[in-house]
Amino acid sequence: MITDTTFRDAHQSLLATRVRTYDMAAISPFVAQSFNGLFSLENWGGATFDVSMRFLHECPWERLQTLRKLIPNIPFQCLLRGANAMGYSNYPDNVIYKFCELAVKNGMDVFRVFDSLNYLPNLLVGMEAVGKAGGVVEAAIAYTGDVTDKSRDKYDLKYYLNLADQLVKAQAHILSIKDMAGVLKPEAAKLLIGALRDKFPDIPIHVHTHDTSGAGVAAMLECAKAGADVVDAAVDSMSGMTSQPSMGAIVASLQGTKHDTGLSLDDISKYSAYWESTRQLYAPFECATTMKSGNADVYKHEIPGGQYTNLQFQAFSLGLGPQFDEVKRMYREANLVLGDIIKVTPSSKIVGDLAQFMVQNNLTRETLVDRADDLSFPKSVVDFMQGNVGQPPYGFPEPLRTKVLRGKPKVDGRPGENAKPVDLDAVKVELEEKHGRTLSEEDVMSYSMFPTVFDEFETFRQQYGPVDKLPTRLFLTGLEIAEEVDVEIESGKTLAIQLLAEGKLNKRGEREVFFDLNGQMRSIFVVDKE
Ligand code: 3PY
Ligand code: ZN
Repeated sequence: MITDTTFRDAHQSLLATRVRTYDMAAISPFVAQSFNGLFSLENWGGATFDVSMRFLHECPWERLQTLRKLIPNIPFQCLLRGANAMGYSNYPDNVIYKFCELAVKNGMDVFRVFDSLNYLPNLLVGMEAVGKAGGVVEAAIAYTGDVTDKSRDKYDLKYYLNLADQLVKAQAHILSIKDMAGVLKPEAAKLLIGALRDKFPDIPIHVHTHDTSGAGVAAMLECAKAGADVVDAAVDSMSGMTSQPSMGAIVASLQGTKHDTGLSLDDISKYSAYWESTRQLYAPFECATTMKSGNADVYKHEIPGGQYTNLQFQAFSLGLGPQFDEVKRMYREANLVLGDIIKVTPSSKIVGDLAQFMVQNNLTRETLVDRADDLSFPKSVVDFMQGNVGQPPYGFPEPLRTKVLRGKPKVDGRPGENAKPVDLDAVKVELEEKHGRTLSEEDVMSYSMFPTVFDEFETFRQQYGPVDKLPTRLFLTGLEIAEEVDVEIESGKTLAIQLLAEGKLNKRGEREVFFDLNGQMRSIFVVDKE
């Protein structure tokens, strides 16, 4: 079977997570009608939770509710960052438990739970929370290295089989291989999935990958042949490069074989046509402006698909744009200096921060360790060395850790283990007072994970209203003079808006904007930010 990632990882990896609920909702009836045969639709979690509030001014819970109504028949899938839930660092356990309870209540079905260091205690918190909430526990092993390369003995077959064994014993419903960088070569897929299948004949196996090198389709076909039950794909026009491999290519390749997915290529083609035109609206966020093709360099640097364009953007904003090749080379070095760790949110950011730091300070692996006593390391690296992210499978690198920490405290077990529970009822009262309205449990949860982001989102929404109801071009660029638009703000309530004219800039930096709203002339003063 296939999981369609178009609504989550595909746009997280290609369009900086910017796809809006509006555009997903428009195609949802077609998805419900034509893709009943999917295993699941990944449409939530990962970076989409905070990005939707931060940049799209929309509520992630409303996205889930909207899609659930439109697609009642396909299981929904989300990415849960273990003890970090939807965030970038760990939360108290009661937040994780409540989060999962609310997610299930709002319609989520399958939770892919991972930890950025494959640290079992962090994984178990997420798994237990999902199980207790009544969700499907898909326990994920983040894949790194190359199981076919005998010289890379840290992440060999034994390592993966052993971790899988622990996850199966911990009541996982589904076992997942999460190849976040797209480094699972076809031969490695055959070896790894074959071995998992032999050892665990009964548990469903689900494989996630990215097509960064261009070998994603080939790898997923090998997975199917070796006994995987589900593989991830994105619709053709949202696939390839740092996204998932192409759904059409996988479906066509398996047609008529014993692994036939039963999905219709004609329907995939229509679905793809929709996203091909919709994707154009998001052109400013395209990673394709800088990345034109797949690149097998990924086997060296191992940068996750979802991080690649972020790192590129970060490098440009630090003035390291022209040295991006050097940043990628240093990413590999930074990983090795940290002890060859798993790299996925948030450990991938730690490696990325260290790589940029090494480029900026002209450091090599050797000089970094030599001079570590005197260097002012990025905060993320210090945090990692303190054990605040979790324990890497092969321990921390010495003498680097001691040199970086300079006596700072260390955590030896699960970082969130002793975190004080959040009093969610008290938070609700405080928050309602701050924002002057009754808030839902879901709002309180958004705030508990992202306090500043939620406060800004709520303030913006109270000031500007439900901008998530605007069509995307309008949301991103606004109306032209004389342009007219109908906006349905709720069922049966439509606003007809026409922009008439803009006044001169006043002393306060504002312009009076004249428009027609449902036949009535209105005007407001708007700050001209240009
Ligand atoms: C995320 O954590 O957002 C990811 O997509 C990791 O692969
Ligand atoms: Zn991914």
